[in-house]
Amino acid sequence: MNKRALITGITGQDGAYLSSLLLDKGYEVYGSVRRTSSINTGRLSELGVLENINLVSMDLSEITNIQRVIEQIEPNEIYNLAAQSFVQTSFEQPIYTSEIDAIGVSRILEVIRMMGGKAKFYQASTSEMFGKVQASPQNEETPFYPRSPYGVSKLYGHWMTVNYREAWGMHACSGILFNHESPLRGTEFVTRKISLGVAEIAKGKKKDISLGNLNAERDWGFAGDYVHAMWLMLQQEVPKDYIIATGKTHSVRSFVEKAFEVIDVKIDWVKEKEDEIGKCKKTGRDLININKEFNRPSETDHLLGDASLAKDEIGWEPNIDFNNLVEMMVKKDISRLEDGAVWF
Ligand code: GDR
Repeated sequence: MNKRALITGITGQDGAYLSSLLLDKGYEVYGSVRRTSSINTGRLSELGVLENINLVSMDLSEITNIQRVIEQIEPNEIYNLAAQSFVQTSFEQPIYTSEIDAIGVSRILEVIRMMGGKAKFYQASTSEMFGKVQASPQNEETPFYPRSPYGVSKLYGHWMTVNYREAWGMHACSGILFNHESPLRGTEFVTRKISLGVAEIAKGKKKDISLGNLNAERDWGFAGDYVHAMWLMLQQEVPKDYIIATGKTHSVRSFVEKAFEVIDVKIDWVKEKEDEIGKCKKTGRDLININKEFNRPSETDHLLGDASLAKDEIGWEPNIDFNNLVEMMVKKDISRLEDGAVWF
């Protein structure tokens, strides 16, 4: 019989890539969605998987709902990707973020335990748990110091996953994934905001892009590579937590420069009064301006992951590097604009 997988947060970027991977491997894929007035299945459609998955209604704030769904599907593997995943929003909605990103994890783990603890569980943990980094690069031994309600909530989910593994012997593990991007990334995240902005500027649909902290550094990889790590982690005999990252870090500033290079524009950074402006080197036109609205009350300045344990023990390595990632994202947004594709 085919293996059954339940993916929470299936309509997000990672949910779409993971569905595609599991379908290719012959899984029966179930995906939970929250009952909202409009369910956004655009990413699943773009990858051509929408017709082949089973959507079920499930909310991580309601344990009876989780229990009914898990009892009905009896999944072999559960991938918990659902979250309030935008760090900036977590400063405005800290309670809701904790409800879903922290307590939501306990609800699923408790349901799995009540049902005999057989389903394997993957928790989407994050490099945001390192926040104010205590060492660089960050590996599985680096102490955590989250810097946002999102990071704090995710840290709770992380330790709950570890605890259910240790206390109840469950096959539960947590992937500490560094930032991972793709053309399916939501436009609120900085990489996609830039790739779409650059594409719109190239097509004359936009004049400039407003950003916050240009100096923040992230270890950016390709989401398609990262979902493979999630699957690998659940195939191991011994459940364990792994760092998943590229081992290279870049600033938001250099993401901007690379993205503009794709459309043959070179950026000159100029200080005007207090702020910096990114100007087109050739024409002098303003293309990037700074808007403090996008700054966070407390920021994670620098992230750089060391995924050597994952490489050695589960054989995971990234395939797409930073330059290819940026190029892929900008080119895809340009082609969407040319095709008049509806964007989600
Ligand atoms: P992050 O991703 O917070 O790292 O979390 P995001 O792309 O939102 O921010 C990355 C960095 O860019 C800086 N920045 C801006 N960010 C946004 N969104 N918009 C801007 O205009 C802007 N200008 C500068 C930010 O300050 C930050 O330093 C992502 C999410 O996917 C999490 O859910 C996930 O856990 C982590 O990655 C790993």
